[in-house]
Amino acid sequence: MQKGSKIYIAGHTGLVGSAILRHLQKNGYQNIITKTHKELDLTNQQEVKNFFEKEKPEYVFLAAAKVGGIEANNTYRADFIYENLQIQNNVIHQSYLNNVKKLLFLGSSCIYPKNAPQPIKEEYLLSDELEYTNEPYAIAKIAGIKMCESYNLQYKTNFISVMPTNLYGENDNFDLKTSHVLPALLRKIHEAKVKNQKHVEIWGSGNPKREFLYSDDMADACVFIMENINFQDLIKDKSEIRNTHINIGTGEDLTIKELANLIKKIIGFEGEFVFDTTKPDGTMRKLLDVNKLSKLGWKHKTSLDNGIKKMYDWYLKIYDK
Ligand code: GFB
Repeated sequence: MQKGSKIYIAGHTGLVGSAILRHLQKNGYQNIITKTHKELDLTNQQEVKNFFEKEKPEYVFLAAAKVGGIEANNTYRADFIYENLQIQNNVIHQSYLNNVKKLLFLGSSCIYPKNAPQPIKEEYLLSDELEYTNEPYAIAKIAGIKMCESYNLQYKTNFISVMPTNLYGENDNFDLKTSHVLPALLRKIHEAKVKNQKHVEIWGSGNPKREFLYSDDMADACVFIMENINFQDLIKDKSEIRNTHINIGTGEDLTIKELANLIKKIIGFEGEFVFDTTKPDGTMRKLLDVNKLSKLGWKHKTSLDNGIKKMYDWYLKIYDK
């Protein structure tokens, strides 16, 4: 990827897409294309076809997706599978037809079996049953991985899939019904402090463990892979080429209860937590094995403590005027 290469970021207003945009701009990339949802509906085949034929991007970051936390995934099951399949199918297929040099497809750690051994290696994909709450989303993302792999094998494209762990950072979704746990707890604990409330509600038992990666680190990993790694570098067994995707995480996790206490300390809240066990826990643990990416030369930089502090500073500027 050259500084003048034509780069399309699909999903540039989202958590990861916006971090990739900032990262590329900071590193001197000058020819970046972005389109708002209004200008280009990625679920619309004809619109995506017209866009690729007109713009002819050389590199594509596919960070556009319908995403959400455990409740959103479980409630809007049809929307999660339909919209994600549409977006992927359109962008990946048009990237092939229009000779994109490299595409990076963003998946999620929920593609792995619910009871996968920990830490989760890339080859555990499709070895057992998925977690029910996010099965439709996971199936769409698995289809995306297999689509990239299959196009590479049949059409000699250079499409790479990355599987991030739970992400957080600037431009996160703070809607309490649809967000992920970290922004939800940050908002709930902040508001409880401001309103002098004694209790904050936490969904589930607080016992599930999660791994969290700061969105700027995720963007750094995506650009690193785009600049340095090709599909050929990811092939282990030439007779059966599969599991060529790359996990992206920190290799460290903590319980939801521990996360809540960490946020409580950072915000300076003095109340208590109450656990609503009518809400689902989801997968009990999904810690990624990040050895593949370490061997390729990348490691995360931001500790969870620092990441939450940065995110909270940003939140106060945007939401607490
Ligand atoms: O982040 P989260 O919504 O998604 O929830 P998943 C993680 C854990 O935090 C669950 C608990 O055990 C929740 O029950 N939790 C506690 C809360 N309080 C809250 C709260 O106020 N809000 C939320 N949202 N959770 C998603 C998948 O799974 O992770 C997606 O559904 C995707 O497909 C994404 O993979 C990264 O980690 O359980």
